[in-house]
Amino acid sequence: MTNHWVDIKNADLVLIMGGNAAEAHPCGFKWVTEAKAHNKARLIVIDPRFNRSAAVADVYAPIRAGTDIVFLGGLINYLLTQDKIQHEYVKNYTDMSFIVKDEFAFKDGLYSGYDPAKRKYDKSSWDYVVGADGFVKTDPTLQDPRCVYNLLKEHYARYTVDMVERVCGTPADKIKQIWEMIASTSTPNRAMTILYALGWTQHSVGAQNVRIGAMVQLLLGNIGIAGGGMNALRGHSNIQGLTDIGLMSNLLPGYLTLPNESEQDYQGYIGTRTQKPMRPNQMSYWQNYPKFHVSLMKSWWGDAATKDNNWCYDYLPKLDKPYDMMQAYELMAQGKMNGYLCQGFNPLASAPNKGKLIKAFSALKFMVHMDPLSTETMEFWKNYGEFNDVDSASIKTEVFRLPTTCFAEENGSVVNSSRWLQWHWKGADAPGEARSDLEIMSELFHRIKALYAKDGGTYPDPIRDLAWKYSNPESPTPEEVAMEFSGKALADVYDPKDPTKVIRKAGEQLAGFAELRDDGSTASGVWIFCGAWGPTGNLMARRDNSDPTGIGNTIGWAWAWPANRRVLYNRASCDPAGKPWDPKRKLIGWNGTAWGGADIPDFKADENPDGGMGPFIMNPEGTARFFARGGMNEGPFPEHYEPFDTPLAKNPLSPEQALTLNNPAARVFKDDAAQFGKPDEFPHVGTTYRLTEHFHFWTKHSLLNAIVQPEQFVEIGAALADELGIANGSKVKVSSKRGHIFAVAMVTKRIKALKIEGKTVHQVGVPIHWGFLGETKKGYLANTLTNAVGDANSQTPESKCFLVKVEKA
Ligand SMILES: Nc1nc2c(c(=O)[nH]1)N[C@H]1C(S)=C(S)[C@@H](COP(=O)(O)OP(=O)(O)OC[C@H]3O[C@@H](n4cnc5c(=O)[nH]c(N)nc54)[C@H](O)[C@@H]3O)O[C@H]1N2
Ligand SMILES: Nc1nc2c(c(=O)[nH]1)N[C@H]1C(S)=C(S)[C@@H](COP(=O)(O)OP(=O)(O)OC[C@H]3O[C@@H](n4cnc5c(=O)[nH]c(N)nc54)[C@H](O)[C@@H]3O)O[C@H]1N2
Ligand SMILES: [Mo]
Repeated sequence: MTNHWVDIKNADLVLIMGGNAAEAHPCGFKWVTEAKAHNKARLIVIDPRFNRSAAVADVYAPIRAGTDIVFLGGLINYLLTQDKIQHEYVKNYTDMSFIVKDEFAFKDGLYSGYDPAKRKYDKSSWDYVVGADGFVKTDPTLQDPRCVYNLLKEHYARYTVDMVERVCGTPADKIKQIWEMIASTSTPNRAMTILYALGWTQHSVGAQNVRIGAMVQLLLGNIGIAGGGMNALRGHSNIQGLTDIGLMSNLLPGYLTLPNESEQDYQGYIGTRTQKPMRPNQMSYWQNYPKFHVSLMKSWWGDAATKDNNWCYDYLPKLDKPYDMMQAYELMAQGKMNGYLCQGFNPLASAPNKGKLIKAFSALKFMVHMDPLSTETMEFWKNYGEFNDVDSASIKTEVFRLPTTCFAEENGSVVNSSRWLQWHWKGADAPGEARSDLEIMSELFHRIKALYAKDGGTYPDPIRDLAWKYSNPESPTPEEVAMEFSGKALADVYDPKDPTKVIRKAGEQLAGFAELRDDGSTASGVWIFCGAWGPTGNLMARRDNSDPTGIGNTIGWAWAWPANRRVLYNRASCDPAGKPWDPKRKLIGWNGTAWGGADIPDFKADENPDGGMGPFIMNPEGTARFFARGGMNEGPFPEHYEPFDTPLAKNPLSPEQALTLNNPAARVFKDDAAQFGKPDEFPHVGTTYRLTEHFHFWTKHSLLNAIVQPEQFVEIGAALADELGIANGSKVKVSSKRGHIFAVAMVTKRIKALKIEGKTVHQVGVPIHWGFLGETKKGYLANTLTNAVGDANSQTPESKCFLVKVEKA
């Protein structure tokens, strides 16, 4: 979230699109209720189904799964042509005036630089024009036809109300009503918050769904202000922490990035990540990258990381391609990966295309599981009749199970969607033979290290040299690990303005990332967490909920990254002179000598506004970006592409060519392409989601949850049920090109048939929670139906839309 849970109460308008907060985030949803009750806020829900959030909305609109870019592209067109934008904000805080290279082009759904053989773009033309002074050229009058404003206007001119209705199936009157409501927040005294989750991310255009939402918010001046923002409602209780500490195949902690194969040279790696400002007097905060990176390497490899060996740069793997889960399963299926350590993850249930997974896991030599519960993945080899019809005798994979504790059986910190690190305390001892993940991982590390020492092996250095300074090396405590990720001084740290003054003595915990150095004198495992466990102790354990201004920031409660800041980009809540756009929702302001207020300024604390430094300090532009230069894999402006299983034969936005029917930059493995469904065989659009009464695949082990939601069902609109003669409560078969499931039919008026390009399209809802283990009735895994294709940037699977066929069983 750019903002935080409590801040939702400050909104005048709440847009829930691509998520179902009332169902999946019922505790956080209370802040939507607060906004409605105390701020006269209105709630809009746009979802394929009239869901539990829609049940309390002021306006609900249906949409075909996978078409949000069309709806929001239309909205951008509307806001620009009706001139419903916050002018001063857009002019000063975004790249609208920047001039783009002449070579950049867009035609028939494709941007310049596409290579169809590689399904990749050469992005060199997607950039601004740089002048002789080394800065990007701009036209503040916005007249230049090559400025971002005019390119954006031209791009979305095709996204008309008529087009939105034809592609999304949303009725025109609903579209206009919603656009008008949203446009009302373009004034400085009104704010809209966007709440989204998987309904936006689990698509082959998922990252662009999120981006286009952010672009709408920028046009309206809704980023950086109280009651505004782009708010990703995260999933597992610590999933925000997972990305923060870099547990993605391409990331290092704190959103630093792993080098690519072409980046063998350390200086080159650092150089491309420390960009000089692109406009005069801008901050470009990533120029501090070396401080964060060197401190990370010191944290991992301690004394072994020296200036002479480039801080152990050679120890970092260099990526030849992304190693996300779908890549791993593809490699297993091809017989190129033969061992798998699976920690707190049930991919047979949660990853797409179960049939492919069975094939992949069957090709493994061994599989190790760390989990407090039994999972379907551990038993993938076992025949459960119709629910898991495998030939056990032919599967040779050896499976090891290591029972672990769960969060309630240990101390630790959890990062919530608000970016708050909240410390928690152990509530009970672990049962039986369970051991903590930390203990198991430590033992694994020591055994591997001992094996290298005894037998040798290729490149033992990164394992041999790993720093492991815990009081009990066999079992590090969560407190020690937390202090390590926060960071400490390894030698005395000096004030850069006065090199004789020590600001932090060797051995002390650091107060924040401003104290990190690139000379090896500091260590921090996750730079954005630096200060969470500071010189005064564990700030994550704070529980002071006082809120002197009433804005809801409670900065004495736990600790938020970065720097305990509650609303990101909060400099943008003020006009260029440093005065809040809206005094009622003041977060910070300029008092003549410094920035301050109810939040920690997301800016240089003493930067005089006269200097013209922009609020988006992480970008070398100093502004927010409508034009994603080189960043996104399928293009600088979000463009609509159909899901890989689509009911349409042509992309209505680029009917000229077959290539742009689906995202032309998404990765498609060869064997998966043959498994895409076609509408003549599978005419209905399927989507998957969760229910309040279950948490993924764990709670089916709990009797009480099993009692409230005992059996797998699918939701079918009344019109489709009538057409197929399906009675409520009867059994149906739902099939896709990948496989089939049987389930109970829940016939409902909450899913309406949509008119798409002149034909009727029915959507079918498949909740995900059942499987062949647990206290509930045995069921099929929902992911039997889904496609193993992902978003072109993040590789998040397209679990939210695929073609199915529904039949009476
Ligand atoms: N009780 C409970 N709570 C949970 C979880 C749980 O298992 N149980 N899981 C947690 C986790 S890990 C996560 S990630 C979050 C997920 O939180 P959410 O994303 O809110 O949950 P989902 O149920 O997956 O679905 C979101 C909604 O997106 C809609 N949708 C599908 N496709 C589209 C589309 O193309 N466009 C639009 N606009 N909407 C679409 C679906 O109809 C559904 O209503 O929930 C968390 N909370
Ligand atoms: N079709 C479809 N598929 C989906 C989704 C969807 O909407 N539609 N949603 C996706 C999303 S957002 C998510 S997050 C995934 C969820 O997919 P998974 O993460 O695979 O599902 P969980 O059941 O949450 O599995 C987590 C496991 O962690 C174990 N665990 C709990 N605590 C601990 C611990 O402290 N240590 C260890 N080692 N293990 C622990 C639990 O017992 C459980 O077995 O599903 C994804 N799959
Ligand atoms: Mo999730």
